[in-house]
Formats: sequence, structure tokens, C-alpha cells
Amino acid sequence: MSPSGEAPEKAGYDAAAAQVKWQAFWERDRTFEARNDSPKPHRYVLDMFPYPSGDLHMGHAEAYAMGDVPARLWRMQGYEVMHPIGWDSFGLPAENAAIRNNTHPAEWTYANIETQKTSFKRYGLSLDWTRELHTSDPEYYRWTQWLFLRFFERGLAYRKDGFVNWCPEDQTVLANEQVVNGECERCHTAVTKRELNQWYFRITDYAQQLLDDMDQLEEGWPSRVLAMQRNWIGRSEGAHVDFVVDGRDEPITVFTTRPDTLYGATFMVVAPDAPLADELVSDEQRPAFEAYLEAVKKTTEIERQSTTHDKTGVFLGAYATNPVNGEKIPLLAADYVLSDYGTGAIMAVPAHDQRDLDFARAHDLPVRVVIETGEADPTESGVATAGDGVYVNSGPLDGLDDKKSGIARVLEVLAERGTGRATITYRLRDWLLSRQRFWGCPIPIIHCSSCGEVPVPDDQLPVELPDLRGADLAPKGTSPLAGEAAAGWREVACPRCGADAERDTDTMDTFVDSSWYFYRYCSPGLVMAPFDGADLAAWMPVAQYVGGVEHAILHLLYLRFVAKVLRDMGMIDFDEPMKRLLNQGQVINQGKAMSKSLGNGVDLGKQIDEFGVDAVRLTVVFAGPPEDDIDWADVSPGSSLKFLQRAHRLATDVTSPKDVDPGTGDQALRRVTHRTISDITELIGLGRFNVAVARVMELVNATRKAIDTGCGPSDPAVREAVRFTAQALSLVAPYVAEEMWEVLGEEPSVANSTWPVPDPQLLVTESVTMVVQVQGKVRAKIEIAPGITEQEATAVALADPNVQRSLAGREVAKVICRLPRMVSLVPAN
Ligand code: ANZ
Ligand code: ZN
Repeated sequence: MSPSGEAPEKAGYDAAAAQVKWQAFWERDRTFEARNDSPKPHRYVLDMFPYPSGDLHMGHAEAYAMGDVPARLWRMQGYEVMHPIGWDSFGLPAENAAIRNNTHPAEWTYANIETQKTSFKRYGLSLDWTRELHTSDPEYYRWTQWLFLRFFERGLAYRKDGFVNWCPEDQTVLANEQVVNGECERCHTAVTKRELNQWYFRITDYAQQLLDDMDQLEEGWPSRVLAMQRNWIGRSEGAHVDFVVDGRDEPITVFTTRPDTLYGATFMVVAPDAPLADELVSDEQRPAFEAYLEAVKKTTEIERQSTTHDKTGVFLGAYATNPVNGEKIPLLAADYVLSDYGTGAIMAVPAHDQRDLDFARAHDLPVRVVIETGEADPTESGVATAGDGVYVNSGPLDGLDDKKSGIARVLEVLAERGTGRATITYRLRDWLLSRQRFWGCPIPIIHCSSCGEVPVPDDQLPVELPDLRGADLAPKGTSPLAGEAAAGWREVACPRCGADAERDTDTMDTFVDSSWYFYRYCSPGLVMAPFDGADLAAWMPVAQYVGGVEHAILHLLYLRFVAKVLRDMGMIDFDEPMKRLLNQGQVINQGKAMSKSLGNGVDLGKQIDEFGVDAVRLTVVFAGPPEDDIDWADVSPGSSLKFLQRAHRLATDVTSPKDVDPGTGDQALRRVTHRTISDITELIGLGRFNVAVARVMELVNATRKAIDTGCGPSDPAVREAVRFTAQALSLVAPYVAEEMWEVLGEEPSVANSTWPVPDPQLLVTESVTMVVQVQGKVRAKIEIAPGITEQEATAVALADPNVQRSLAGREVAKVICRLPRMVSLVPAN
């Protein structure tokens, strides 16, 4: 190889060989195994664990490349880093594949895990494999069941009847979070409603805490994720108002955010699918009501909430009395009122609420303005007015002229009569966790006809799934565990009274499995408990969590909720388990998400075969800010590979001895190296990984120049620069970094090396380049001291021969200084 750098491409680093060599080394050396009892400070880097759907794909390639950056940096900075991996291995796709291929879900699942595992290892991640877990292993789900029972004891797990989201394709219920635009998030079938008895976690008990504790996440979590969670929780301040119904003892209560419009309520609406509607309907109106209810059940949630949806409804044959003016108003059922929000009943104020106005106009109901806003009369315009104005037709509120005082006044009136009070409502619903499918964690409850719901005693956990090999797992609306093939598993003696009883046949939503896995990594294989307090103290909370923004609500809200329950149980001593969150973008191709139907998929394995792991990882990290999508059509793994070869060549060019003192080396190159060390360390802390890579590239260029046309390959500063290049590259291109490290004669692994601290003296900037513009055109670049004054800068600029030439004797009318970088001269006329 010539020192001029023009080495042929094939020389130097052989990606495929390096991959095999260093994987074996890391495994033998146990380089990435984390020790709970290490005296070093601990840091926990966590990637959202994968679902074993097949081999790794480009999306994994991006997510895991990002997580490896801080993990490797912190390790070299002297932290004991835990970077574990496992599999979220229960779930529907395994079951569907098993049905298609006539195999057992476990076979498909564990075969895919093996495939992914091999790929993960090849991908060169700094993972600790000794902590590997699978949520479908009985030794894991034993503790999922144990946690369920603790929730059950605290009244946080309960069963109730209700209309639930039902996917007709998967034949199972879905949580609200799993319904996206009215469709099943997995199979995109339109979701309908079914009345079923289901298990729930009482996450609504924690709604306010989930909101309040977001203060602790302001710094470390992307603000859009916090906004999405805040929205989902949907805190709404308003009032409960009671209305007496003719012929009924108990009043009905509505939730309203505008109690100040109470005098304008001209009718009331109840959700047709709320039990209340069924209670209120008169005999005469019952047939019409039931026909309407049938139709409503077929509409999807999204249709119901759409503003353009026809405002259908029926009269219930009942009347209520407005508590403030004694007026009798009719009760109707209409599907624009939802059964599971507020109280499932509203007072309709058509003049000031658009949905109510649309409904009133469609059904010929009266409209009464109670706030004069100066806008067109809603009765005529068809547009409800929502703003402030002067109250009219409103008894004691008349004459007030703003919402705040209106609300305060009406609350006083309601309080005097005991018919209303201020309240807070949340959009968040309890977490529906039961699923009527086989491949999930069995719910550890036994149903006894005399004792009711009896928890399986702790010492009988886990309740293992029966094998059911060969049984029909096809979805039929009830769990396969409720079928004939599982009778032997299902029929047990009641643990309390010994009578014949039956196990619960539902399994848990996989989001239960993934709501606590990160605690288990801290205490792998622990037999007596799900995790140990001292182990958690060593690692938790997670310093950096990395995963897709598609989990902004579901997974991230559930794990926050579970943490709060564990905290209240005294099992953990923090409020929030994830200190920092990074949501990487997606890898797309030609502007579109990769998909089979578009045929624009990019195969990760092929990319690796062609360019090597390092080049693929470097490409992914360099492509842009971690949060942004990467369009594979716009990137070039080929150029990444060329760059890595260039970097590798630097190492082979170094001729100084290994322990040479860099202090005597070329000062200019040393300054570049130390500036780069300082910048990269800071950039990674800020999550700007792509810019950090750009800085490594600059360092490689500067070093090349120093070798070829500057101080030469034997200068100690060159060794120093190349040494740091290898360390910095190890964050994204670990194989070539190890090779370089070895070529430099250093002790492997580079992962065990110490990340350098920049020499502050070398960071002092002695001069900066000042650009001089004349009429907007650059005419000179002058080295100046950073502290230069405007007067000095102007004088230096005017003295420059090029500047003088372009001024051509004209006077300078105006000087604009952006010191120390620029002086701009505007000549007269
Ligand atoms: C009377 C009223 C007058 C209302 C007015 C609004 C404006 P947010 O802000 O989302 O909490 N509402 C209450 N429960 C409902 C349900 N189950 N389904 C559909 N709508 C429901 O919305 C609260 C408002 O939405 C409530 O305040 C109620 O209408 C309606 F000028 O009451 B309002
Ligand atoms: Zn019993």
C-alpha cells in the first residue's frame, strides 16, 4: 500500500471476514456482559424488544444501530452499561402462522427467534446475551401472572360486561389503543362492537398521575410523544349536572364543559348503547329504539365520531326537568353521544354546540340562544356560536359577559340546589387486557360457581398453556382454551372450596407482557420474585430507551402505568422508568413505506452481504437526525464502504510506535483531533448522531492530509488521530474499528478502551477565519483573533488588497459586522 493513500479498494479491510472474527472474539471475551455488582457507575440502555416476526429488517437495522451508539459510548466512558435483548414472543401472528402451516405457535416463534438471534449477532450490537428473555417462556410469564394477581388483589384488575371493540377478522377484542382510524391495527378490518365480559386494568385510577409525572419527562422525551399521551389521557374540566326524569327516582347526570349554557339546554341525548338508554326508554318507543340500537352496533367508532356522519337518533319517550329553570325537555338516544365518555348522557345546547345544532335541525328540536356573541343567530345561520358574549335568557347569569364568570355563577346556583358540581373527566378508558386467543399468557383466575373469581395461589404459578398440538386454533370468537381440546386443562378444583371449577380461558394482551420486561433484565433467572430491589437499584431507571414512535401511546403509557402501581406496592422507588426516550424514524424507499404490494422492500441481509454490516450501520446513522425517516433511495452504502476503507487505510499508514507521546506531535492536527473528541462527545449526548459521523469524516480527511502532505505518517499526532477515529467509528462501525485498533497494535477490544477526554489547551481557538464581503460577494478570507473588535475588523478588512480592488476607490457607506465570522462592506452608490 502506498502512503499516498491511493491504495486499491480490495486492500485493507474485508468486511465479511472481520464480522466472523470479531463476533467470535466478543463472545469469547464476554465483552458486553454487564455486571450488577460492578464498582463502576451503571447505565441502562434499552432497545424496545423485537417481536419475532421473521428475520430482521431495515426497520430493526435503524432502531438497533441508534441504540448501540450511546451504549458503546458510555461503556468507553467508564460506565458499566447494560444493553440487554429479548423477545416479545407471544402474539397473534404466531398463532395465525401456525393455523396456516398447521404447526404449533411455539415452533414458528422459537424458530424465528433463532433466525433473528443469528442476525442480531452478525449486526455487531453490544448486547448482553446472558439476560435474554422470551415473554412466552413459562419462567417469564409466571411473573406476568404473578403481577396480574397483585393487580387483582388491589382492585386494579377486574371483569365487566360492556360493548368492546371487536375485530371480525381476528375474532378477538381490541383495546381502544389498538383501533386505528376505526380499523384493527393489525389486519385493517373495520372494527365493530360486541357486548362481552372482559378483563380490565384500572389505568383510569392513574390518569392524573400519568399527566402530572410527565413533568419529569419534559427533558428526556420527545415533546410530540408527551403531547400524544396528554391527548390520549384527555383531561377535561367541566361539571356534572343532575336532571330529574319523570317517573324515575334516580336523576340522570350529564357531563358538560359548558354548564354556563344550561339555560339553553332544549333536549337531552343518551348514548344508545349505554345501559341508561335501555332503562329510560318507554314501552311505546322500545321497538323503534331497539331497531336503532341494532343499526348503531354496525357502525364503526370512526363513523360515529365523524362530524359529517348523519345525526341519527330516536325519541326515548321520556322527559327530564332542567334543574335551573324547571323546564321539561325530551330525552333522545343518538349515536353521536358515546357510551364510554363522561356519563354517556349529555344536555344538548344547540345554539352553542355544533353537533347539537346539527341534530336539532335534523329532528326539528328547539334552539335557544343564551349567549349573545354578536355573531349571526345560530337558528338562522346553522352555525353554533362558542365564544364569549353577554348571557341572556339565563336567570341569575343574565348580564354577565364572559365564560369564566358564567361558569362560576352557574356552579354556585347548582351547589345551592345540590344538583351539580365541578368535575374533571378523562378520555382515557380502562385497559382492556383479555384476548380470546391461544398464544398468550393465561389469566391466572379460576371461576367457581360458589366462590366466584378465585386467584390461582402463587405457589401454583405458572398456569402453563396446554400444548393443544394438532387442535384447531382457528378464531371462532371464543378462546381455543374454551374449546373441547382444552377441557383437561380447564377443569380444575376450586382452590378455595375444592368444588369443580374452571380456569379463565382468556389470555392477556401482549402489552401486559411488555409492560414490565425491562425490570426482569435486571434480575435474569431470579427464581423467587420477578425482580430484585437491589438489582433495580443498580440499573433503573433506564438511561436511554430507543424504539419506534408507533409506541408513543400504547406501550409507553402502559409501562408508565405499571410502574406507578409497582411504586405504590413498594416494589420500585421511582415514578418514571424511562428517563430518556429516542424515537427513531422509519426506513422507507422511494418516498414510500416499504411494502410487499409496492415491491419496494429493501432486504437487510442482501445489503449486508453486499456492503458489510459496518457500511449499512454507518449509512443508517449518517442518513439524517435519528428521528427522521431514511429514504433508502437517497443513501449510498457503497460510499459508506469506501469511506470505511479510507479510514482503515489510515491505520495501516501509521508508523509511529504504539506508546509514543502525542504531546510532541503536530499541533494543528492535534487541535483538530481534540476539537473532534469534544464535539462528538457533546453531539452524541444531544442525540445528533449523524452530525457526529460527519465530524469523524472530517477528522479522517484532515488526517489523510497530514499523512500525505503535512507532518507525515510517523508523527505522533497521526497515531493519536487514527486512534480516536477507531474509537469513534466503533460506535457505528464496530468491525472496522476493531480491525483498525488491532492494526494500531492496541489491545483488543476497542470497546474496552477508554474514551479520551479532550485536552482543554488544544480546544482554545487561536484564530478564526473572517470572511469579508463587498456588496454581498466574498472578496477575502482573513485569519483573525476571535476577540477582535468591530473597529479592528473593519480596518483589517479595508487593508486587504482584494477588498481594495473590488471597492475600486469607492467610499464605504455601511459596514455590517457579524463577528468574528464576517464583515460586510456596502460601497456608496
Ligand atoms: C353542553 C355543551 C354546550 C357542551 C356547549 C359543549 C358546548 P370534551 O371537551 O371533549 O370533554 N359530551 C359529553 N359527554 C359526551 C359523550 N359521551 N359523547 C359525546 N359528547 C359528549 O367535550 C365535552 C362536551 O362534549 C360536553 O359539554 C358535552 O357537550 C359533550 F355549548 O355539554 B357539552
Ligand atoms: Zn369455590
